[in-house]
Amino acid sequence: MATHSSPPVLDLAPQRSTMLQEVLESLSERPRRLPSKYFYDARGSELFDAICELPEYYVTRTELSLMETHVDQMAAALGPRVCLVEMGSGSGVKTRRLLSELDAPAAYVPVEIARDHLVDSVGRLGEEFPELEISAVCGDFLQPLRLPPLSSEPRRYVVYFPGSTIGNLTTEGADALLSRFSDLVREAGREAAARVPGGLLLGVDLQKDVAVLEAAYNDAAGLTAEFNLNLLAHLNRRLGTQIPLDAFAHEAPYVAESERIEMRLRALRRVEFELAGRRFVVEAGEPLVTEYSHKYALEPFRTRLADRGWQVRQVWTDPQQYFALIYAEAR
Ligand code: AVJ
Repeated sequence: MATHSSPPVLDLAPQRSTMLQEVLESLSERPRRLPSKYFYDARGSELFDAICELPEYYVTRTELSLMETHVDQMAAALGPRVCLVEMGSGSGVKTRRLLSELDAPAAYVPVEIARDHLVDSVGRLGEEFPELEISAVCGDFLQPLRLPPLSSEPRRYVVYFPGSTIGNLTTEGADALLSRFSDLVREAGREAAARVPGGLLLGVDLQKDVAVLEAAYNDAAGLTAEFNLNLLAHLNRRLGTQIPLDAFAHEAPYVAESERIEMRLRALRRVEFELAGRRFVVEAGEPLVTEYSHKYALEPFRTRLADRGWQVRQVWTDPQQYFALIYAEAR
């Protein structure tokens, strides 16, 4: 078997100083927050992959089966010679299905904050798709992004943003991101010969029975709790804090007014720690909000996309209407 050199990885990963800054800001909010992007160290990425296999976590399974069922239509919608830019590519299971169906894709650009995970996944993809140009970016897709140079001119740029990761942002954050993605494909596609509009293939988790939602974020095996607590372990390791993990308990209720799961770490006792020379006191019973996971109604979401410069072309949903994949084009 031919050996291929591993795809290049452009390093735009957040510096320790950026992480420190973001954590200080989030901790100073009330309620206190911690940025969900910092779930994803090596251990966190591994735990997330395990969550995706849980019986209660319908999200990944539903999206994958949507993908299996409609991938030919998706590939047809995207067309030939696409540059697929995936935001938060993780281990790339869903991507494989799409890549294998695309018509002569020009390039695949995964953007992922967890370096080990990224290197691992592009290494494997490189072997599976030896003809495909893969150029990875280790970085935070919430920050302005530059795309690596490509060796051939794509016909169109498409942002692939699966998994309902959009739901982890605040409403304002998600709106800003949708606008930035449309700027990105427009900018990148300026030179594209055929001048076809850029695209967005977006996964969104839909509103459903509260019991189903809460089970997905409070699994019996306790993996989501471990994933949540690992955020503190990551901070301790990377920022040198000494936050006792056993002083916090995982909770993830569905907050109906906000249409989202709110994942929190609730202090079981008063906790004091130091970060960058500042002393933090978390009172007993006080929550640290670690993640929102918004659940959407399809119709308002379409309007929202339209308001951010995206024209919805096609929507695929499963029979239970648990999840939607949306293909939209930048107008
Ligand atoms: C796939 C990143 C969107 O919100 O469902 C899973 C992350 N958090 N279990 C989600 C997550 C807790 C997940 N995202």
